[in-house]
Amino acid sequence: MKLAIVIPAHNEEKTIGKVIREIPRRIPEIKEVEVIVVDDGSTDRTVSEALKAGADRFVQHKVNKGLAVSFRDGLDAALESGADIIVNTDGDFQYNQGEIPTLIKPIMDGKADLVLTDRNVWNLRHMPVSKKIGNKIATYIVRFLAGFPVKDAQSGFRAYSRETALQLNILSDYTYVQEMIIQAVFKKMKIAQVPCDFRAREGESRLISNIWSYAKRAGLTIVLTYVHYKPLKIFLSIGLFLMLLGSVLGLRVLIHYLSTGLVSPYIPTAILTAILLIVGFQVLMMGLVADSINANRRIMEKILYLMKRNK
Ligand SMILES: Nc1nc2c(ncn2[C@@H]2O[C@H](COP(=O)(O)OP(=O)(O)O)[C@@H](O)[C@H]2O)c(=O)[nH]1
Ligand SMILES: [Mg+2]
Repeated sequence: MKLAIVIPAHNEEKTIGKVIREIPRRIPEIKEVEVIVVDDGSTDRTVSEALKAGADRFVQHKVNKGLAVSFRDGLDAALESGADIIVNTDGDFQYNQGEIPTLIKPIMDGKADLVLTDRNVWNLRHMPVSKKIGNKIATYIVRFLAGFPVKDAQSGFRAYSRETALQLNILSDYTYVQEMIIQAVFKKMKIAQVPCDFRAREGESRLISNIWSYAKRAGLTIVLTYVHYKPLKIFLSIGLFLMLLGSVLGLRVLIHYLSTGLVSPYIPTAILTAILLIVGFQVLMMGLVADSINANRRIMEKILYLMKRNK
């Protein structure tokens, strides 16, 4: 069994070395532990510090491409190097790498495809209340959309099997954490959750400079992921709702027309009815088109999976 630890890092010279040194290199039943650092256009000494601490492999971006792109590239590098299990951790020393053996256990035991961690954000003394609330809201949205009782959708400390890594296709360029959960649930993967430590960050967050901009971008990713996977459900409900509303309004006009032979004084209602019925029908049709696109996507994902697996 080969384990790959993937660390996306953007200007983490102060902590990357500590993170790498904390990674246990000897784990029962694991033959090899490989540390892969994805340097996302760092302008400080992140790479040399990582090298000094014993990083085995680097993926380097000349310019900053964002966390989600780095995640994808790290994943590809891990697959390429033949990893059976992949762990994602952060380069900022907030996670405790000593927990890696516990994290991968459900996968080694064949009990899970994906292991998420729960930072238990409410009880973190160092996290500001606004961030706690934001975390909770995002977790609940993911929980609601995915229909899975996720405890902490934002934790980046995760483990997955090679098979899972081959099947995940992250589309976002910014953050991947929520998208991965929604996809994993819709792809019927087995998900386990374990509690984890979460230390205070030394220095500023690289990812979240502004909580509102994060909420906007993460929110859009969450909604888009859902729409990509369940377009029929969404468009069908919106379309049917509009058509139902139109029908109810139209009924009043129709009854009046049948008893008097006149549309007036209900002409505005009649117009609204027509608009609602037409728009509703179009939304319904959009759902059918989106569903066909989704069917295509599934076929392409299958091809991609087979290609990556046989490479
Ligand atoms: N590759 C890459 N990594 C990033 C970027 N932004 C943040 N990270 C890394 O992602 C991890 C989590 O980011 P962090 O700033 O700690 O986010 P927070 O803990 O959610 O506030 C850290 O290892 C960062 O170095 C980025 O633009 N590119
Ligand atoms: Mg962090």
